[in-house]
Amino acid sequence: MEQGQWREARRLVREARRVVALTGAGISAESGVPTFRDAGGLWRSYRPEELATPEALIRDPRTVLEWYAWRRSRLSRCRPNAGHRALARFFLKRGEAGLVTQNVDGLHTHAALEEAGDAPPDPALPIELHGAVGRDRCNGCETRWPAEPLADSLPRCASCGDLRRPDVVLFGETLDPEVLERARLLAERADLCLVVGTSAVVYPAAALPLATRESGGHIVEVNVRSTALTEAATVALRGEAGTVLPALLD
Ligand code: BV8
Ligand code: ZN
Repeated sequence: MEQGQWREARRLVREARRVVALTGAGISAESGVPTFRDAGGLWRSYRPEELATPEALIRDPRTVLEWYAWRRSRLSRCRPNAGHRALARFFLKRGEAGLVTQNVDGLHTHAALEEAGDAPPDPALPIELHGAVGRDRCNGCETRWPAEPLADSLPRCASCGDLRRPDVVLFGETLDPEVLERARLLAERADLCLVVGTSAVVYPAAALPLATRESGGHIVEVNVRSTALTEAATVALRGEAGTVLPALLD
């Protein structure tokens, strides 16, 4: 990695008054979670964007729910990696929340709880823009439950009878406005946005780092390859998150 880029990135981290971090599937790749765009993301020849839509859920609920059951079973064997941990330690040390994720795998939350130990984990708990696959919610009345294994009959809501589905934001569904507003305010007020392991093509998440830049802040990107956001980055660090983040943040 180019020394000058590295020194600049560490200076920006050291001098930042307020930091926001936006993560994507790439930060969980080293934990064995398939990303969306890499080959491992495919399931039974479906592309994620085909299955993660309200239309698919209505058209073929069993297939969509089986996909999420498959992802849940894989996730149950995954642990946070050095990248998740370095970000958790970073925000715990700063004592100020700033972590925003597109991931629904819950690994940032695990890392926060493990790194915090007996201390309050709050500064390291992520804003989950797209929800969490570890929860269910009703497709009709928004009631929420912890996720349950998929049975033979489709899961139904006891109060309104509608379909129980994973508590994630599907493509074409709007994000929770309160969640999005909290993330937007963090990004706008930050003078440094760390963008880790995202191809930055899904909106409105991909607009958050630009909000930091528009308010005079800097973007430092951590990714194994260039992305739609590299142009806008002050520094682009090429490497795996599990290697780069501990070296950059500890
Ligand atoms: C909405 C939950 C109102 C479900 C997800 C404006 C312009 C264009 C399109 C739109 C727009 N506004 C809205 C849209 C439509 C759409 C969208 O953005 N489509 C894209 C595909 C063009 N957005 C929506 O539908 C959003 N809703 O806007 O509602 C509305 C509605 C309709 C029309 C207009 C407005 C809802 C978006 C949320 C969808 N749900 N997830 C589930 O998980 O099943 S999105 C899902 O995909 C993820 O959460 C994540 O956001 C995205 C995947 O992206 P990444 O995480 O970046 O992963 P990817 O595989 O792409 O890249 C991995 C990266 O990591 C790579 O760069 C790779 O190089 C790197 N990497 C790999 N290994 C490592 C690494 N980096 C470091 N270390 C490593 N080891
Ligand atoms: Zn209901």
